[in-house]
Amino acid sequence: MYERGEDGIMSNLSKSETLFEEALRLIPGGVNSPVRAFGSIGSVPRMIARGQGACIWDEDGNKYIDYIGSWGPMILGHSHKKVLEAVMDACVKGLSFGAATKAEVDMARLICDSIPSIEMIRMVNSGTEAVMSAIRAARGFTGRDKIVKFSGCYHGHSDGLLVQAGSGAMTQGVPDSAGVPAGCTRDTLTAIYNDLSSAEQLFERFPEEIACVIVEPVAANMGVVLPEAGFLEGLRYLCTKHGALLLFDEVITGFRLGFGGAQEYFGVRPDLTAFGKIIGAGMPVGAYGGRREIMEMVSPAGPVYQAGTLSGNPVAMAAGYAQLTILKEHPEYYRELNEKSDIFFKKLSMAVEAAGKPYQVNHIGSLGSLFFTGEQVRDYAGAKTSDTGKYARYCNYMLDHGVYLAPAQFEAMFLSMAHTGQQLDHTVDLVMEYLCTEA
Ligand code: HOZ
Repeated sequence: MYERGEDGIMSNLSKSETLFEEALRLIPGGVNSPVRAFGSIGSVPRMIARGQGACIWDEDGNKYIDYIGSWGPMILGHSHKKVLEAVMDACVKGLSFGAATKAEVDMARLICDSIPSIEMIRMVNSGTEAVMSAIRAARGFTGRDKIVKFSGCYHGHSDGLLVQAGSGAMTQGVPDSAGVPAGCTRDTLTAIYNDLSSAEQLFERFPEEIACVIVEPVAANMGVVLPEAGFLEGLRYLCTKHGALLLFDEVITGFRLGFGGAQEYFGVRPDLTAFGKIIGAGMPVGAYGGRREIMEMVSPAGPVYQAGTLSGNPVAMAAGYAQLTILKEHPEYYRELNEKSDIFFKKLSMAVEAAGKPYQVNHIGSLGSLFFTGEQVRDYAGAKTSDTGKYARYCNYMLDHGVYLAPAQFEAMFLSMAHTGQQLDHTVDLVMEYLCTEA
């Protein structure tokens, strides 16, 4: 295994580099999802070989403290023993049946019993699919076509939602994708995050035409941006007043801010909720659920068509059910995770201040971002003031010193139960070290 040099810097990336060269010939951009190409930080993707607890190792044997955690689902850390056991048990019984199983019913019960806004739920395969299907249900239920989204919020890559989208679309500077017919985005209206009046104006302009307002209750795809007091409550009020549905995209916040997600944390009840990978503990899963009368519109109960052979896959259900059961049985885990995260992000802010930098640390619970800007970041325009060149240099420094951060400014840092105080303090020390030498 490759050992770090005396200066603590790793330089051997030969296997990752060779694999990436081959990948570039075989896969568009060498990756199966744009952000992980490391393009926006001008580096080479580390080819990840394995993960354990809070750490991952690349093919060259370099070890990293991981602050991505598969973009959220690894809330218990990588390769959690009980999750692996559940997966292995499920595997030996069969990988997929394309038929109804007890595992799906167990999962549905666990979620519906725990989250008051969700009376019925449908499993799908990704957050993209969950959001896309929830919107279809909202349109079917209301008989309306238009939807409102917020600039900088990312809701997956379905055609109608790639409008001023965050995440990779924002990093690449291509907020709207080629290949999306104009007709597909004609009914997508865009408002400004944390600006209720911008949403209100859309309702005034299109009375009785808006099916739903979709929002990340904590925006985490333009970096982490918190909802200001009254924003989510105001959206709830506007939706109710205008007969539209409120759809929370909890792909990132669900089962992370607490077992009840952002809706529990902020005490705002959506009509529909979309979940993503955390439901499958990292396996390919998504789900959407909400009020019974809306969900009963979904096929075969109702006329809104949506289907999938791998939906509710037994192995994915086993993984997710194992993780969610542990989290439900241990509410103290959320307290611990949120407490250590609060301390970590506080120390990060102190390091920024001590280094004499004006940069912004936004955080809530175990999610956070360091923005390289002197401006407060409360929306898409604010996020875009961050100096992505500075982020790139910072991210490369951290990678070279064994800390794996999102290879793009407009993503979140995710902490897990597995991160130790020592690992978190070491990370803060490195940030401090970097900022003190930053050009
Ligand atoms: N869109 C994801 C981050 N918000 C990244 C997905 C991935 O590359 O795995």
